[in-house]
Amino acid sequence: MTEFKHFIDGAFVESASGRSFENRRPHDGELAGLVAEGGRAEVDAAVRAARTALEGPWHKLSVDDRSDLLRAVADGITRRFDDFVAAEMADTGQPRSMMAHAFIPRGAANFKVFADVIKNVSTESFQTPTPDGAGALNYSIRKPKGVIGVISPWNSPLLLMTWKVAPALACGNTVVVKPSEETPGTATLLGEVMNAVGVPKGVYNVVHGFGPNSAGAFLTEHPGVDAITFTGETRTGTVIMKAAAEGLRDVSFEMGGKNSAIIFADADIDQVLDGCARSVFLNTGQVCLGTERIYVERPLFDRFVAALVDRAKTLKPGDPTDSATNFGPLISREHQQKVLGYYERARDAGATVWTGGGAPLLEGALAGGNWVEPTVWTGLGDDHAIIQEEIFGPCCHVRPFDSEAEVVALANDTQYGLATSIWTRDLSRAHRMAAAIDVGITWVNCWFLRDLRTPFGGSKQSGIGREGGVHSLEFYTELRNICIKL
Ligand code: NAD
Ligand code: 6OD
Repeated sequence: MTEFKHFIDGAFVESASGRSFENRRPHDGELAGLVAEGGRAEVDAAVRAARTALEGPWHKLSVDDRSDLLRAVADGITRRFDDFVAAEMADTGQPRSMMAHAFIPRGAANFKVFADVIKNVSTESFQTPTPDGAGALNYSIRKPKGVIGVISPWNSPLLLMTWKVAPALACGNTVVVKPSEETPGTATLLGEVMNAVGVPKGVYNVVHGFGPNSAGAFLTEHPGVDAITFTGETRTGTVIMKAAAEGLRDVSFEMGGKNSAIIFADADIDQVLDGCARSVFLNTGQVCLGTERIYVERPLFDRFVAALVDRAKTLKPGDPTDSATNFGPLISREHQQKVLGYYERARDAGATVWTGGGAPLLEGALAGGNWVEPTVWTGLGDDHAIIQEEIFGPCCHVRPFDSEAEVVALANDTQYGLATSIWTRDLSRAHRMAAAIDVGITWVNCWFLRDLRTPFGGSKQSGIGREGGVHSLEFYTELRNICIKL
């Protein structure tokens, strides 16, 4: 059984209180380990260590040396690839192929891209006329913001945590991370990599625990934290924003979505099916960018629904280490109950359930896992909870549309604004639609195709700010102007 300890000031430590909580495997419910439960004492120690490192060894490193260290972290993740894959697989229950081909390599890539960004970024300067004719020179410099509190979720733990830690460190900040209580594995392992490649102690700290009245809240409320970056539910973001108001600390928020896919009848149907099926079922629907509302131009509607159902039927739940498995469990029993609750509401409201709609009966060890069936519905009203609320499961509602104006209104009829995908061969229409849908990220004829230099984030209640490439610098540095009278 694994013991997950905090990583504070370069050392793995237990909680002063001796308290810990269970970590269970989502695919079979077996006890995998015990996680140290952090309290105020651990958060205090981590923030202190981060401050000391910020003002000491980390501050003294040149940008080139910092960048080299980030590259070494990326290489360190790659060297320990199998350990990271195993840790994330145990925590999430998702198939090995997805960890090995996407989520873990992306964790390493996050460090590489920001190692490059920080070496290549410039700042602005202006030559300013003055009455005496001599002029002035204005230029700006970037300074790290300080100690950054990083609160991360469980749905792709390493990718989402390093998407924040890498730019934070690249910009010269130090971090205290509170990973999700569901997924302590890879954040802890990253501490070993940090030590192995020589990142100074205190630069990267991890405190495990829960959110409210636990390590998450204690970290976001801590006056020694200069800014907070958070990925998680919109409701949690609201609470964290209140905590950040004390001391007027800056926030960067990546939150929930209720993303649409818009499919025109001229689209390449095979391309649509590959992309849409992936966007609904990948990671068992536990992707913030995942599609839960699909709008299909009427002539293609029946054919699309039947073909999507066929795709859903190819999904094979199983042990994540089995190469035949291509569908994982939900993260927890609690989340399974939430998703099944939506399945029941859809049935009660008279939805047509084309496939799924319940929990599968699995045998042997898998019977103890948090499984739900991939599910496709049609026939619900536009204001039903299934269309309006983020479910975060492997399910979608499909609805026909007849005109561009109608589908734009439908797609925008949500409190969220994270992502959309538009499927059409008509590129003029694609540009028109992309400008009209109120989201932070639009994909045309693809989904979750990422270039890490692009701005990533949500509109409306899906987020505040953008991360990615130079846009991360907006949050992780303070831009200072210097005016020199010549
Ligand atoms: P969550 O909000 O429940 O938890 C996220 C983190 O916040 C966890 O570490 C949790 O312990 C912590 N937390 C909870 N309450 C807190 C509090 N009061 N103070 C401080 N910390 C607190 O989210 P989740 O269930 O882990 O993740 C799923 C959600 O994340 C979904 O809504 C999904 O859409 C969203 N998400 C968004 C993005 C994005 O980029 N927009 C990416 C991934 C996930
Ligand atoms: O690709 C990314 O950078 C990113 N933040 C992905 C988010 C996925 C949500 O589940």
